[in-house]
Amino acid sequence: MKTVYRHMLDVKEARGAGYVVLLDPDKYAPEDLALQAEVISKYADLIFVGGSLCVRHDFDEAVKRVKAASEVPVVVFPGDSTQVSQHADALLFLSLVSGRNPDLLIGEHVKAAPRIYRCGLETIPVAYMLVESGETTSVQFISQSLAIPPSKPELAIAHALAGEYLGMKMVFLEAGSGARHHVPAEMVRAVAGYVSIPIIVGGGIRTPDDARALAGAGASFIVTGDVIEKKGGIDMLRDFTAAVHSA
Ligand code: 1GP
Repeated sequence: MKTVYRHMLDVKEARGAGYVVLLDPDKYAPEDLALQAEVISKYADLIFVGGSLCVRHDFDEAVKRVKAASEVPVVVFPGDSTQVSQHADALLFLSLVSGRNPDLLIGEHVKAAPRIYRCGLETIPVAYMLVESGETTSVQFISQSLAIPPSKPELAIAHALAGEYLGMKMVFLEAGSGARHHVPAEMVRAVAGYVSIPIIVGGGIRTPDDARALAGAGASFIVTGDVIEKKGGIDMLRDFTAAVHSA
């Protein structure tokens, strides 16, 4: 069977860039989660499920609901080691390489590894990098780590290259959910000029034009969560998908 990683590479090859919607279980009532997943999966190339915390749901149950309703692969985008689910198609094994918090570089991974093994989950190792976005986001607060200043692309390049040399399969440039400013296109372009692994960009992307510009700058995957949760609807999903695929 084709891995999710292979599916992602195929999407990138066929469409130039892929569109991903993040479903944060805490933002939805259980019955809405499945409805949202069903609609989103008609447009997006992938669904990510996860959040800084999971307060309102049992995480495994939430992923099960999303998976049952989705026509596209469902990938865990974990906020911590408790966010592992046998119902997902894969899990982003994120190492927060922009920070110096050992728990988020390797500690949480050790805690999650036995459960991932028992679930037989595909893991996609990702160099996860926080980029400053105008205010403190949940991911910055929870990770207690400094973010890369948007005016320092050379720092982003060096971290992304280090991630690639460590064997990570993707880079994630993250401004944080609801960020005031998304990662600048210039930073994406700078990193894309150096690394050969796909670049995921997310956080604070609110318009299809922004998504198109970031994909045009070299992002292989664009992630939106907040905008779909707040203003979502079929038109918005269609416009984002078209923008990303046309970049
Ligand atoms: C957060 O990149 C994702 O991890 C999505 O961010 O919710 O701001 O779209 P938004």
